[in-house]
Amino acid sequence: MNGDNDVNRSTTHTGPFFADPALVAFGDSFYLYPTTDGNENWDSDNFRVLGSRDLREWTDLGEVLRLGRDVPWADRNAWAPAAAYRNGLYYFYFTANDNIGVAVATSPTGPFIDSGGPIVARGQFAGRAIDPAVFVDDDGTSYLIWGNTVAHVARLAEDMVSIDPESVTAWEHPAFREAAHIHRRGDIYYLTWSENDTRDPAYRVRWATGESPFGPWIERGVLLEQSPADGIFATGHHSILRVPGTDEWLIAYHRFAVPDGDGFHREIVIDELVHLPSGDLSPVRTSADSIRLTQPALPETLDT
Ligand code: FUB
Repeated sequence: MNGDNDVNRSTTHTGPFFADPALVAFGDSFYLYPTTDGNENWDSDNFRVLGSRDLREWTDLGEVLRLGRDVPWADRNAWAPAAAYRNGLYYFYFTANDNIGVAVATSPTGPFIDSGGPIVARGQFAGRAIDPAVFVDDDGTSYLIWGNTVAHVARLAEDMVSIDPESVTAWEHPAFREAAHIHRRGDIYYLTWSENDTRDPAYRVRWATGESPFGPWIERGVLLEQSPADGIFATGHHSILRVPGTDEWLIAYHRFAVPDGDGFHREIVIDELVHLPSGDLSPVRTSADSIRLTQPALPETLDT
């Protein structure tokens, strides 16, 4: 997305609509922290969490944070959260008015208490301060990743609510738009991100590999893209999760809701992510068989 409003297609999809999924496993449950979608210009002011035991049946577990009320320093554009666990506490990173905030709770379903101000403020670094992701390395060191047009990686401090300013590392690439994410398998670090605008059917995910969370990154190509033959468009903003205790990996991402969605009416789906013996990622094929979080699994309990 870029903030202007040049696309305004009607929709017949009944929702609920969610986008920008942060899929995580806490204990023996899966949680998904999304953007609440369905509003023109992504004009949501609250975040919800969905929960599942099996990744197929999802329950809306309610609101976890409301801008303006729980976050006094920002009141709009509640976008693209991320979540992490450390030392008995849950940390919720979120976009608000082009700042990145963090809130803390003793449960994955909240209530989350805002830390008091942005962890990354609007204008503090090049590009837009949106789309946080968290990567926890094998040695326990945690990193915050964010950005639009310029990606940034920073080491999170022990308190998880501040970054080491000396560690902030920028990465630019002509095909980088937003939604950077890092995961690691063995010795290979993977950087994945969205290319193009979220309202563009060609919104898609690209990947790169590196030797550390700070790169250097070698661009490897397209990981996930639209399938016009299936009526599926704009497959982007994703997160990647290793199923705990296994070598099975999942990619959660959004696409235009099927049918008739657009860049403000998106749905979240989950597919398998395959690492080949070479370490390469196998292209992800979006389809009607992708696990869908919306229609009809969710009860109609949303108040958006
Ligand atoms: O959902 C609002 C914005 O759209 C996100 O911040 C971007 O990544 C794009 O998905």
